[in-house]
Amino acid sequence: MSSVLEIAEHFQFAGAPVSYEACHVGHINNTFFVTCLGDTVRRYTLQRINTDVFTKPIEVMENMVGVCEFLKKKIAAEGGDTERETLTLIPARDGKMYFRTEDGSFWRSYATIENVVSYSLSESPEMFRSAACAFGRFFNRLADYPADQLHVTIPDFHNTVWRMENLKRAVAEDRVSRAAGVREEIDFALAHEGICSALMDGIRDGRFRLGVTHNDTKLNNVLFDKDSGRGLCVIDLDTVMPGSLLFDFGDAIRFGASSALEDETDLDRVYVVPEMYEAYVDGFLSEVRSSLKEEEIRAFPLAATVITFEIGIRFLTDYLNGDVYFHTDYPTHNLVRARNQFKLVADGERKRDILTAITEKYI
Ligand code: ADP
Ligand code: GN1
Ligand code: MG
Repeated sequence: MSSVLEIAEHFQFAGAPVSYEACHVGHINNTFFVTCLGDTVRRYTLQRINTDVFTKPIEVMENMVGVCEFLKKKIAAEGGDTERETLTLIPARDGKMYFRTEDGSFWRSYATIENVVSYSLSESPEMFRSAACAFGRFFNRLADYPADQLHVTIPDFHNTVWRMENLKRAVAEDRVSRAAGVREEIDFALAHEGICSALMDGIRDGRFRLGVTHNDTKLNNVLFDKDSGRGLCVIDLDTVMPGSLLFDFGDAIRFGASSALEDETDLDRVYVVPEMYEAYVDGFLSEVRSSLKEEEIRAFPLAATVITFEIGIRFLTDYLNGDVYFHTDYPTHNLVRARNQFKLVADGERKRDILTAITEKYI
């Protein structure tokens, strides 16, 4: 397999690639920052697309090109910074937006956005509110994007019912003989089967609308400007597809309104923080209120529970399948993450009245 610097040579970078470092954020792709020396020093972000997850990487790139171009026009019209408020794709030397190696791996590159920071934990309600505004702006800017031009990169991505079927299949197959050791978690999941259809039913009967959504709104998919502390750029555009704003809301709360990291092992330290929930509701609605019906806003607490549960069962499924989907650092990593999400589900249910009362204040 070619080295990262050899791959870098295939992109239209200004200057020669001289060094790189691996980025350890993100569960799906492999990301590297490559330093190039020319007239000045520049850094590029080089990513190997996970083609087990994204089986049609060219379609992913077609979406990304369309979305980035569209966003740049919107940002320019708003007088914003087109180089920092969205991703800038760097083409390969042959003009394509990706480079495919002889052994079949797919690579893409962006200009690295400098002087930014990303977080795996909300540090304050203000910063989480700012993330909400960034995701809300992202949605608004894509409001008139031609959704029929988007490829569905992962079908049924937020179909929680289908996710539950996958879990049941993994339990039945028990490929790596882990099921017996996680009976409690499997039982928790099965006991919650009733909530799986909540969002899908709402979409089917027209109560919840579809738009162009991000679908992976965890806090570390926003880059914050180091100087202003403002949520600057929404990244990780692989799953931009038609979806419900409730997916984007729920996933953001799942991650950013948690008191602890997604893989915190001490479950006593894992709970839903109502102040963070409120900060997100406030920031998100300041951007997207006009795109939401009252009924959808009322479903915010439910959406947070359903999406947290959904990601929990995805982690548990992957643990049962032998860790084939998410990157893991140790053998029980997916199980730790699943337990963590289930703790948040249980705590969110306990705090449902509090979260509902907060939501009501904003209706
Ligand atoms: P994954 O799908 O694996 O989560 P991401 O696209 O989210 O991959 O990228 C992983 C990480 O790489 C991000 O969380 C961010 O820290 C960093 N990153 C990605 N693109 C850029 C960029 N253009 N500029 C600076 N950092 C970036
Ligand atoms: C993955 O790519 P990343 O790390 O931002 C996953 C999300 C999960 C998340 C859990 C394409 O997001 O759906 O919610 O992990 N992305 C994909 O942390 O499956
Ligand atoms: Mg990511």
